[in-house]
Amino acid sequence: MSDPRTEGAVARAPGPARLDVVVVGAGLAGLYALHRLRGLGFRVRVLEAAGGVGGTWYWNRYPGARCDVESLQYSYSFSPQLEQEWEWTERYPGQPELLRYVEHVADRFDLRRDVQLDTRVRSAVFDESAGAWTVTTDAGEHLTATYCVMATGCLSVPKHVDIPGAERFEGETHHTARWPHEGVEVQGRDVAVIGTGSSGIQLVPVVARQARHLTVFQRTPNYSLPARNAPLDPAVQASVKARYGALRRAARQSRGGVAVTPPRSAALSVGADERARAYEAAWAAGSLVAMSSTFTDLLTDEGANETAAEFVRAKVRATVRDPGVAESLAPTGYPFGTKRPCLDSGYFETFNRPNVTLVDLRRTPITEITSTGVATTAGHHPVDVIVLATGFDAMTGALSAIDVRGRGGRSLREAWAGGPRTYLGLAVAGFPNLFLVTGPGSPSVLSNMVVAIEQHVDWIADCLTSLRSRGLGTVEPTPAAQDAWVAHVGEVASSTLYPRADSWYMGANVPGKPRVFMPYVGGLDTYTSTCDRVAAHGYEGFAVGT
Ligand code: NA7
Repeated sequence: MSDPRTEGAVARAPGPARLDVVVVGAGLAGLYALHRLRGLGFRVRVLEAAGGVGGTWYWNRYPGARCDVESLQYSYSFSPQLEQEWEWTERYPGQPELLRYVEHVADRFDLRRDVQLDTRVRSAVFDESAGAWTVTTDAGEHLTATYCVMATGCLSVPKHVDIPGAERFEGETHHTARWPHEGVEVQGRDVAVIGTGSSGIQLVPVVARQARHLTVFQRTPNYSLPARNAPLDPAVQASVKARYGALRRAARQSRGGVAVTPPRSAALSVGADERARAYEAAWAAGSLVAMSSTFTDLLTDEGANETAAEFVRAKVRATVRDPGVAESLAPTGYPFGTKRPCLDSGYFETFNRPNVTLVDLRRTPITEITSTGVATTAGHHPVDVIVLATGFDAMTGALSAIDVRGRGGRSLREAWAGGPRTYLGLAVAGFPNLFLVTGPGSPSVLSNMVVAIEQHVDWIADCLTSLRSRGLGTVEPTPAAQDAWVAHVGEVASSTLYPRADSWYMGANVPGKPRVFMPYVGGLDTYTSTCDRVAAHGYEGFAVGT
C-alpha cells in the first residue's frame, strides 16, 4: 500500500519545506479545500488573517446576522455523516449557529492542525524558475508551494465610508463586518445606522428594540421580503435528511444552487390575478428563491420585473403607517433583484416604532460626521454609536489587498485594472498554478455559496490530481480562453437587467472601481457543465506543463 504523503508529492519534487498547496482563507471554502486536498495526499497549509475559522461567519457578528439561504441547503454536502449528524435549530441559520457549525467541521475533520490563524497574507509571488509560489505573511514568514488557492471570500473586505469628519466622531463607530466579539452596548443609547443593504436590514429591527433612539440613514431603499424564520421543525429536518442525496443533486443541477421547482411562465403571459397569487405565495413562503422562481423573465424583461417591484412596494406601503416614510422605503430606481434583495425579520414594521427615524439621503444627503453625530443638509442627529452597514469591496477586494504577482512579476492589480479577468472564475492567464474559489466570472454570489464552493474545490482537486498523475506541475489559462470567457460573462450579463443597478455586483459601490458585472449569471447548472466539459477535454483552455 502506498503512503498517501508520498503520493501527494507533485511532479516537480518539492524540497522538504515546499508545500503542495497554500490556501488563503479558512472560511467555508478554505476549510473544504484543506479537507479535500489533504485527503488526496497533498501537503496543504491554510493561512487565515482572523483569530478563528469561519470567514464570513467569523467576522459578521452584528445583531441579527443571518444567512438568507435555508440551513438545510446552506451546508456542506461532502460528508453524508456530517449532514446527518448536525442538527440545525432554525430555518435560516443565525451567525452564532453558523460559526458553531464551521468550528464543528474544523474539529470533526481535524482541520485545525493545518490552519495558521492570525496570519494575514501580504504577497504571493510566482517564481517561474522554481514553478512555485512564495507566499509572504505580515509577520514576514515565507511559505513556498506549488499551488496557491485563494479562498479569500467574495464579501470579506469591508467598505469603510469616506464621509467627511468620520475620524472626528467621539462616540463609538463599528462596521457590521468587524463587529466586536464582546458586542456593542446599544441599550438606552442613541444609535445611527448608515446603510440599508442586507446587513443594515437585518440589524435595524434588533437594535431598534434596545436603543433609546435609532436613526436609519438610507441612500437606496432595498427590496426585502419577510424571512418568516422559525425554529426548524424536527420532522421537517428528518424528512429532508432522509432524501438528502436527491436534494443535493437537485441543488447542484439548479441555476442558483438551491433545490427548487424552476418557473415555467413569463410574468406578462399570465393575468394580473395569477401574477398576484404567485407573488403572494412567494411572500408568504418567506424565501428569496421562491420569489425569484415565480416567473422566467423577472431579470430579463423590464415590464415583467416592474410587476414584482410594484408588488413589493405595495407591501411596504401597506406595512409602514407614515405615508412619507413608506414612500422613502419603497424601492425605486432600479429593477427588482438587480441588487441582492434582502430577507428581513420585521424591517419595515420597525419604522412604525416611535423610537425609530428614517433619514432619506436622496432628499437630504449626509454632509459630514461631527464629533457628536451625523449631519445632513436638513439638520444634525446627535448619537452615541454609529453603525456602518456600508458593505464590502466585493469579489475583488480581498484579492487586490494581496500583492499577487504572476509571470514576469506582473501584478494581479495591474492585470485587473479594467475589471477582473478570469477563465471560469477559477484561474487567471499569466498566473500559473493560482486558483480562485468562487472568483469573479463564476456564479458565486448569485448562487448558494456552499454549493458553489464545493463545486470549485472539487474541480480544483480533480485538476491537481490529474496533473499529478500525468507528471505535470503547471497549469494556467491561455489568454485566448480567458478573453473568450470574459466576453461570454459580459454578454450573458448584458442580456439581463443586472447592469442597470449600481450594485456591488457591478463594483459600483466603491468609488473608482471599474464598472464590470462580476459574477456569472448563466446559472450554476450551465456553469458546472462547462467546467466539467473543460476537464473532460483535457483541461481545454488551459496550458499545462512540467
Ligand atoms: P450592501 O448590500 O453593499 O449595502 C451597503 C449599504 O450601505 C447600501 O445601502 C449603501 O447604499 C449604503 N452605503 C454605502 N456607502 C454609503 C455612504 N457613503 N453613505 C450612505 N450610505 C452608504 O452591503 P451589506 O453588508 O448590507 O450586504 C452585502 C451582502 O451580504 C448582501 O448583498 C448579502 O449577499 C450578504 P447604496 O445602495 O450604495 O446607495
